[in-house]
Amino acid sequence: MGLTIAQKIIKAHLVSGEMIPGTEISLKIDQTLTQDATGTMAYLEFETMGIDRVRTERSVAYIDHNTLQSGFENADDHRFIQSIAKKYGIWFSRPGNGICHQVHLERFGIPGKTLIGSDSHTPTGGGIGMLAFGAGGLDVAVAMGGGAYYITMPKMIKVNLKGKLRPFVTAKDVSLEILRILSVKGGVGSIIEWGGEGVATLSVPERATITNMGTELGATTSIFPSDEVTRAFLKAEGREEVYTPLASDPDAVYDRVIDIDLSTLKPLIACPHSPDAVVTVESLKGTKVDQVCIGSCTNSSLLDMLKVAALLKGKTISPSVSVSVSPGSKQVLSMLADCGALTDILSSGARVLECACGPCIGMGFSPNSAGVSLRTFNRNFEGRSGTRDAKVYLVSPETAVAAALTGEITDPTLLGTMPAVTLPDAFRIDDSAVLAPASHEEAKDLEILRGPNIKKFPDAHPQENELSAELILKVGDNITTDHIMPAGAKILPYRSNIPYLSKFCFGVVDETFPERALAKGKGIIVGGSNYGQGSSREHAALVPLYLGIRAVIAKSFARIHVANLINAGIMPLTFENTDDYEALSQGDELVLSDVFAGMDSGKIVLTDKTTGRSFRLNADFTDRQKAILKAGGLLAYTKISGN
Ligand code: MIC
Ligand code: SF4
Repeated sequence: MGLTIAQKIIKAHLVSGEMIPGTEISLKIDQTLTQDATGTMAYLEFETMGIDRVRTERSVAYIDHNTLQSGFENADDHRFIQSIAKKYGIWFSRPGNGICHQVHLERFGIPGKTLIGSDSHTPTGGGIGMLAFGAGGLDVAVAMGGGAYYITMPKMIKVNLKGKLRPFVTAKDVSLEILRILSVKGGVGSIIEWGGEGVATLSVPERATITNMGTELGATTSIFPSDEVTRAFLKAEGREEVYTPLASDPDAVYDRVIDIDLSTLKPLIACPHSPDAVVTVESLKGTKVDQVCIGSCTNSSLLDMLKVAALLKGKTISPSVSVSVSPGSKQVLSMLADCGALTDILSSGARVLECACGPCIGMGFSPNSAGVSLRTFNRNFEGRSGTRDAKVYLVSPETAVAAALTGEITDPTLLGTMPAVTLPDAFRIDDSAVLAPASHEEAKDLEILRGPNIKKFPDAHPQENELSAELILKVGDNITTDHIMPAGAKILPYRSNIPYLSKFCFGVVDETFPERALAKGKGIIVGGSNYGQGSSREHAALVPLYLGIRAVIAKSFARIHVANLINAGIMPLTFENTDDYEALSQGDELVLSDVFAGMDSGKIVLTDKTTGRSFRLNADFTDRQKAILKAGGLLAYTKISGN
């Protein structure tokens, strides 16, 4: 039987397990990346492992999220990461050099290699045929130390593309179309492989937009073939030597095949507050827009920016719209400056922000009260923009420009003729903002620079055989990590200070939660389906751990979050019968009995002492996961087992 592209890369990197969907496998990891909002924690965890040098082929630490520096905290964390990187053999991408995924694609990604990153959009690397996964910081730390990365062997979904996109219809619309088809849960447990004759019509930045947003499907990752288009991109980056062709076998078997005819797609838009609430742009025409943001790891490539500049050239943005443009990297920004396109953007009245995540993670540029914001980003979760009642829509750069010019949601095809935009044969190569690590010898005497913002981890709590605790919080479906542990300018600087962060846990849902949870000392959360979708932030597990949460019972979980819960020693359980969710109420006294035997049999009995009813829960854990949970988390387990 032939293999898919992902199966080929998995086969070449398999450390343990068999390639049987649904079973646990582990993979050798060639490259890692971290960003600063998750990196501080990941490096603190790496330090506890006592390894003197990273054991990957390439590890890169990016500073791109926490760049506001409105106090000492960010600057201290940057210095900490920089000093760690220098000492342990990690390349350091300075603030201003760009968004991790954009820079990694440009300068470090290699087709056929494995990459894990402490950021959920690491699958962007699939745009050049990398098998790239988002992961919690601790999993990245383990991979930096040479340990394998554990995942559930995914199913394979193929999206078969035919035809060619029409002017003003873009890769972003392809991403929104697949979200419309599959929903934010539709990719869970699967790798999405993009194929078909239409692939050849898409450039690497377009492919990367699509693999980037595959994260919003809940997919394990997404990947494109590596072909002549990939070679041309790598050549333009001066890295043609790392090119390898990659294609699936003609008789490769997929669990599902979805056909998309690119030539029939229309400009699409995701409505508040979910990336899968997709309708046509046309259907919302005339909606007044207050703000437009162009950028983020989804749409900040040179191609996107050149198109934006060409559409804005000689025009002025609407007086009622506030517009920001954040180029994805220093390479993109300097090339825009070189060719004059930057002046076209500036002359339109748009504000050019630094090459960083910025508004995407609520680091400034929050919309006005109840404002309508059109963003070329990948997530529009409630409150993420920093303005609680804002209405955030997700669109392509073309649709964003149409709204910026007219002041209302406008189908971009009405803008006239799309100016021709082509990528240059050679990009501007300037790696001066990437600092090399010290040599092994030099590194021995280097000191790690720590600021006062770095606080201790929450204590590990080994699982008990009988867990009695109150149902402290009951939430609905599709709870995101932005609900559990919000980000934004006020909180993000405290990512290495769990006690402080805990004050904001579940703030969007129930501001009383942290206080109630701390007062009880021990608690259980009940959630609906797809609990924990979104970010890779392990803080969404570490903070609840600090607040006493010992188990989360949900209808289903998102992949990275469930791994983070187990790593933190919090037991994730699912309902055997999802209707039982309705029978539980916040405040009920719950008991999980015979937990250890239940972990072995795969079923744990939950008794609701308040109502007297009992339910069966699924406890589907591998032997490794059981041992981690019993020890009270991966760090404790590693210390006990010496693994
Ligand atoms: C995000 O887009 O939500 C983030 C911020 O990049 C996160 C990482 C984080 O929370 O630091 C992600 O996607 O993993
Ligand atoms: Fe940064 Fe936004 Fe991309 Fe997350 S989704 S990495 S915050 S640009």
